[in-house]
Amino acid sequence: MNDAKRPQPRPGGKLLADALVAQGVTHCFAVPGESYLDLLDGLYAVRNHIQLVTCRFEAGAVHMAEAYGKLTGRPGVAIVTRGPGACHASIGVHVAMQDSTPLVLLVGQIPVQETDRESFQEVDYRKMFAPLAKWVTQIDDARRIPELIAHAFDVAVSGRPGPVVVAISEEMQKTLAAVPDLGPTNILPPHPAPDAIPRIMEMLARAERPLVVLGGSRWTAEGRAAIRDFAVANGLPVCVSFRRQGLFDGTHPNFAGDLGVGADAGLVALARDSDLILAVGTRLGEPVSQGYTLLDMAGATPIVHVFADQAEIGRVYRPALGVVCDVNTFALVAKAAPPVAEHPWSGWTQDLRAARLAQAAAPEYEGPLNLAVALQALEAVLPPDTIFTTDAGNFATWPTRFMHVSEGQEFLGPTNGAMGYGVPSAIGAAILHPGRTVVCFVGDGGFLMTGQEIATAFHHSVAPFILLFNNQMYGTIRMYQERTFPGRVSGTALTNPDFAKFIESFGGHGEIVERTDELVPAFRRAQASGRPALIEVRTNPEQVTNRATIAQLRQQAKPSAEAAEPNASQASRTPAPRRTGPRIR
Ligand SMILES: Cc1ncc(C[n+]2csc(CCOP(=O)(O)OP(=O)(O)O)c2C)c(N)n1
Ligand SMILES: [Mg+2]
Repeated sequence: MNDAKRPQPRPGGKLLADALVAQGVTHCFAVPGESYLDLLDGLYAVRNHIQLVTCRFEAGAVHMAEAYGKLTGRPGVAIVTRGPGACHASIGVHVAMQDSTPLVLLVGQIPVQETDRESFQEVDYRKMFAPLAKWVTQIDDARRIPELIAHAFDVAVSGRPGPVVVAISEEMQKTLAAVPDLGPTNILPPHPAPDAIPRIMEMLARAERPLVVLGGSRWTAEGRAAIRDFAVANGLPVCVSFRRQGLFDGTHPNFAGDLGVGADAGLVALARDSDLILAVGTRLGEPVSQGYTLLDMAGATPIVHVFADQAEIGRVYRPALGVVCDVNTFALVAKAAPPVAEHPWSGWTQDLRAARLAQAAAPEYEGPLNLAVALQALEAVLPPDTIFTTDAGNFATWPTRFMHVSEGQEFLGPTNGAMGYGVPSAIGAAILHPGRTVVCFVGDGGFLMTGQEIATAFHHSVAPFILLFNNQMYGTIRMYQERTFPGRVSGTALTNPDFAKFIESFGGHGEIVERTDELVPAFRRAQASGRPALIEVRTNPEQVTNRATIAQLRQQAKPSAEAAEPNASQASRTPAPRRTGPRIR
């Protein structure tokens, strides 16, 4: 190497920032800390390459980075401080793990010479994140920054993608090192074994009731289009696993719905009857398997399991055929294969489609707001490239059941059911795609976990729409409570602020919706405002799910011994909700 090419000494903080640039990182989501001032300064130097997004809460920062990972297939990067910052961030690592999302979390660390004194904010991140992250490392020597950052990115995207935590010790960031930057490794994704597709087609030719289940992460638009073409060419019904709407066009005649938590009983019954499950990219985990009840572990229903990591294949269910393969490559190869000559299952595909259509038809509901009708009216006016994000809670079952995520749209949700995900992920998505409409679904419970993160949207001039479903309770838990302890309302009622005023206090647009026909005009006004907007939808608390009222749950309850004698004052009816704020603004 001649002297001109020899790398010049750079401080660790700058080397870290340059390592991120070398990996193609475009955004970092951070809450600052004195533990990584040098990295912050390094990011200042590369500000033309990387947008530093200043967040209000570390959980928010990591959820934004996770949304970036879901949308791009490349690791989202969050940066937090040691101790308290890392603790706040941990929920996002858990989301990325269960969602198989590539993520790199950088954590400022105490000076290495103080290790094991329990110095200020000291935590051993290898221990703390051991069961939460895919890999945890600590950089104590600035010379190893390019190597360890490059490896962190490779691990995050490899096989089953996931979160990697990198602790960066404080004085290391100040040390000078003369080492070259390292870019992403050029790795061809694993292709299916040569006999995989012929064997799958053979199994398909023998099947009568095949069902495709799509899931997982890092699907490209090309991969999604290819799996759609494969399904269409073979007349296959397709469902998606929990919170993976967006992998298949919800309006498509082959779409059979979502096989997740709270799946339609009609779909579950039909899926139970399938004689060949073609699971592509999804783990066969608790949500898809309906709490490990849908399928027989010994393999009574043959399963073809296509997954990028062999360790996941056969983990719970023994497949008839496991294929270790990248999902997009699989889809392209499957599409290229000659379709089966006949599909005797066309009636079966139609039955599944009919079940999905019946499920999505809006029923009558008591009261002035029919949420099903209102959401379908909203769907009709949303742009074809809308990005939806969702928090966790019963409200989420309304859009899942009654709306259709079509091709070109995206749907981001936490498969680990993390409340507090919806608002930050919407902000992350809006920062990444400022030109697209981003709609967040969130409950009154989840909103007050991370809703303050909306400040970040204002700070970075993006304008997501928040649809807040206010039923004045932790409705999901109330539902479970009523099934087991009818009438004994314990710890699930909430007192709320005026949510519309909340967003107005930031300079945003607030609306309150109480009637079916108010939602679309409220959305249009929000759209016209050009500002971050919150539409508080005041739902009927009695309608605790889209299938049952509290009274119905009480009737069907299988009370525990404790609940045999319900509290008389509470058992008779749902407490009247306390409302705040004007009706419309
Ligand atoms: C971080 C976190 N805390 C607690 C829970 C348990 N939990 C699941 S749903 C739920 C209630 C959600 O309430 P809300 O956001 O108002 O939605 P709703 O169910 O009322 O529609 C709770 C407390 C969780 N999943 N995640
Ligand atoms: Mg609620």
